[in-house]
Amino acid sequence: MMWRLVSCTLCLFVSAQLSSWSVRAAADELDGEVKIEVLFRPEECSPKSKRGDLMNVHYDGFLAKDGSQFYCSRSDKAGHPQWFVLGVGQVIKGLDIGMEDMCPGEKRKITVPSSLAFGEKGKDPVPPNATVVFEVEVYSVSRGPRSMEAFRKIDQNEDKSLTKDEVKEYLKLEYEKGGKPRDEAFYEKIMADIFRKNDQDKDGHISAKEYNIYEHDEL
Ligand SMILES: [Ca+2]
Ligand SMILES: [Ca+2]
Repeated sequence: MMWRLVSCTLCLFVSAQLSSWSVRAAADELDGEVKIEVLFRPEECSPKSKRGDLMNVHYDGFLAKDGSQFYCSRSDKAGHPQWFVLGVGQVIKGLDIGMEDMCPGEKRKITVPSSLAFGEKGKDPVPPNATVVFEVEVYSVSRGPRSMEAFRKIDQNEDKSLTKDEVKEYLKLEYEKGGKPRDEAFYEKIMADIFRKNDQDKDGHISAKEYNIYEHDEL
């Protein structure tokens, strides 16, 4: 049971190396593109998933060539839905692509060529150059920590730009909310790190564009 859980986590949370073109792909192997079939879509379909969103999803993986299952059965009682951020390589590339625009309750069958899954090496028990099929069901979609909702919360004077004071104020509140207030030195260190990574033009402000790395179009 434990091993199965570990192997499930491993196979999904390793982003596949993009393999070179495989000339020996079998006839039932898919070339190049992700194929999406919507199995069920709720009438009220929102919010729709976008790059950077936090997703909670249940999925089963099968080999295209014989339909054998290699990943987390739904019937497995230990198979809890997985949390991950969409579009940033926490799951195989084919799922990052195939799970865009999904809402809670939606189910899809996503067929992924090996180049966007486990590549020419495969990943035990997935053999080399294997097209894989995932049946996914979305439980929840929420805007990730880098959403524009969060940006607006931090941007107290609403000038669409974040100063160090605004970010620090926000962090303090978050840490206090979590019951873990920290000292000044701690915040200074985090702030230096945040601005080094995000303030690309080094003007001392994080603009909406600098913040919005997942390209949500909500502004
Ligand atoms: Ca501001
Ligand atoms: Ca800047």
